[in-house]
Amino acid sequence: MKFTAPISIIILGILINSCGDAVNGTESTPHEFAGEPTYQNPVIKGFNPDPSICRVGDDYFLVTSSFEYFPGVPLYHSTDLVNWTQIGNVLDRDSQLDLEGVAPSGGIFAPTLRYHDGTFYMITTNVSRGQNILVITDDPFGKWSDPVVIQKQNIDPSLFFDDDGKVYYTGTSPWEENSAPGIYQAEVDLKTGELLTEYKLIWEGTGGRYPEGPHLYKIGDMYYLMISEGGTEMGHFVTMARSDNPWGPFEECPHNPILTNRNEPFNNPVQNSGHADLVQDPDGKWWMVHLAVRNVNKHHHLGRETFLLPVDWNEEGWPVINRDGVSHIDVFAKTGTTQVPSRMNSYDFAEKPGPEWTHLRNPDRDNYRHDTSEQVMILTGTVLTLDDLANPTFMGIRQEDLEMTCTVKFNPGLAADGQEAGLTAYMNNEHYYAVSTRQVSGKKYVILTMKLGTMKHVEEMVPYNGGIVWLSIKGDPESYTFSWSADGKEFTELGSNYTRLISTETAGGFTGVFLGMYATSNGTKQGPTARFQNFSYISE
Ligand code: 6LW
Repeated sequence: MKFTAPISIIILGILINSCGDAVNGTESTPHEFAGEPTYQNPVIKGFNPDPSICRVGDDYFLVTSSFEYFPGVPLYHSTDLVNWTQIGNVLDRDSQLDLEGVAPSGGIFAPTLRYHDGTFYMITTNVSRGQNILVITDDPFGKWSDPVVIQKQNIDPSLFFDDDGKVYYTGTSPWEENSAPGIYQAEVDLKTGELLTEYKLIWEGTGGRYPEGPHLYKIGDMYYLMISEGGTEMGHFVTMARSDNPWGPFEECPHNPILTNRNEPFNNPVQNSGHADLVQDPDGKWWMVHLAVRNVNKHHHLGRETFLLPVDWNEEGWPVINRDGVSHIDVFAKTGTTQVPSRMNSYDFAEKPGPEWTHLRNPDRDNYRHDTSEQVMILTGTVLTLDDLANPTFMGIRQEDLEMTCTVKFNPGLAADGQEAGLTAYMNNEHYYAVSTRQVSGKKYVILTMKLGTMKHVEEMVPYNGGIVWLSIKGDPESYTFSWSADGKEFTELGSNYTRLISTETAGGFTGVFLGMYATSNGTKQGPTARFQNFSYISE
């Protein structure tokens, strides 16, 4: 199916900027603010950093970065900016995404999504392969092309389609030279990936470390360049500059940074705000999507998430974000829509698992079987474990809420010593908790394992009959509690530990916690064959 916007919307889209295309006319509708919050951030919860957005008619599409996880570059759809549904993943074939052996937080860095003249473009970096890749589609609900490799090595590539037909490739400093930090740009041939001009420095930013995440827009007669600086941690901020020429020289916004939470007291849980993109809605109002974290005592474990803020333009033509340049959970801008809270997902595996299910690196498909008649998800373990920088048998969803309970019901099928299957709260190969079943010396146990840096610790080991079992992980902002049950009614606690021990501040990297089903033989031989009947995720 080709994605087609209604004709009235297409005409409106030509008049008003959509997806970064050039526009004529500077009209923007100011936001109205209510006395009560109108929606809450993050609008896309769980590990979803570096958001990039475009609009076609009444439809918004948004992508985020995905690092060592497969499929890559989750793709979300919305018609109101506040409620989002994942409709797929842009990179869902091995021919598009090679993650073999990549380190945690290697692989796919920040993507950019743009729409131009009937085609959607997604450009990103596979940092572990030193490659920037471009894929296209005319139907975002369908498949994307195989990649074209861009002939330049850098991170955070972006595209801008000017109204004279030229296409600009904007990114960070190139790798091959000992180049000055800053934002660089060239014209690009999108069919071949060749740069048509020198890739040259266009703006150094305002002096913050790591000038990155650039996006160029034409708004009215001016070219606006928005970037991030300060690094993706607590010093993060967004700056803006403009010029009457896409090459600059760029004049800095007098009230830079236009967005930062670096000076916010910690009673504002939103920290690390940065890496942003802009979009204009069909009513003429502007919005920003950006990444930020929900901070718990100076740690965060859900990853960098996607936030939405209103953007107004002052009389001098500079953007004012959320009235005072600070991001919050509660936003007061009127949206004309109602935010629907997502509270529960229960997967009984009657249906094929949806696009939210994610593997570690390129999965070996033979180890995953969805049985429609029995309504089970069958996972076969291999010698690989969660400790390996490889593709152990694992499928998980992002932890979206600070308070939640995740429970699996399954038959682990333990048939040899060492075999193990269960449920993990996984940050990376050195930082995870796992509540599982395992066979040891011919006996079956429920066990609680904690992997914290180089220490792998078995906290609890309880004998059980080896049959169907329920395992659960309950999260609150500061800790996880792990339990098991033989009947799905009476749960026995196995232990608990802090969320901060698997947080980004402790574990490092750019990702967030996944809750996943897994199976491993622990290095002996193939197996077990674990049959998962139910996986439920309930937020409090
Ligand atoms: C991304 C860079 C950043 O490429 O972190 O916060 C890097 N911003 O722009 C990885 O997400």
